[in-house]
Amino acid sequence: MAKTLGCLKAIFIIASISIAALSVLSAPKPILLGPPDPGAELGGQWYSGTNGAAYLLVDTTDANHGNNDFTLGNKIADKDNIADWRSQVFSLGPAAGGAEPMTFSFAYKLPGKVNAGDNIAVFFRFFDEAGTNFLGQQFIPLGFSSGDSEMSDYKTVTLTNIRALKNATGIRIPKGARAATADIWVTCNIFQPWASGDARFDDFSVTTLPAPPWISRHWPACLAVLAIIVIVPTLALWAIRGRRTV
Ligand SMILES: [Ca+2]
Repeated sequence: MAKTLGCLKAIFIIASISIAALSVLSAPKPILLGPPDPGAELGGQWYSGTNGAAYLLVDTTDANHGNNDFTLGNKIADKDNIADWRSQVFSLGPAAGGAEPMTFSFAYKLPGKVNAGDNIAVFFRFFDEAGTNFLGQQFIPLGFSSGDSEMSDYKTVTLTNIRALKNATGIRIPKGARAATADIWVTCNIFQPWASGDARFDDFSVTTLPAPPWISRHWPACLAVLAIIVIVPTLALWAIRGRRTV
């Protein structure tokens, strides 16, 4: 009996150590989803367009990291002066369909004096599997709305816990549709007025951090495994002890 008791104690100790090790080893790590060429280091990887007096360039004089940044701007208030940078579409991977939360981050600098009402409009947009049907978006206005003007350093915007299920305004993606791809779109004087000069962008990043398995959709299986390797030996130990004391 003493031998059985010793074995069960050993099982219990090994199981406890295994669970502790498993918790550490299975701790989720961020997965980078996109976009391609996040800091303009590869030059012409992003789509771009200009019209009128607006301008854009891959700038090599004032990057946040590396050698380059995405610059765009306009100095003349007229609706025909527009410019935009748009990333290639990238997969949302495990975050598709809102299954996992995402973090959207980038750095920006608005070196000129920002006029009242002027904003550079940044979009993080969701599309279907084909990357062609628009389903929803996050919208970030920068400049007058964010209280920035004559910035001497870059600032970093970080939006956390984004799920590809609804817009920033809370409107859900159409029923039956599934967001599986995305892009990032930086616009100048298109959706918001902008005649406040340069706007610099760098270090775009969309990551996801899968939830630990014990709180994910796999929790019933995790609970069953936990019961087998911890609770069962513990109950057996308790039962044997009980029989010995009778
Ligand atoms: Ca860069």
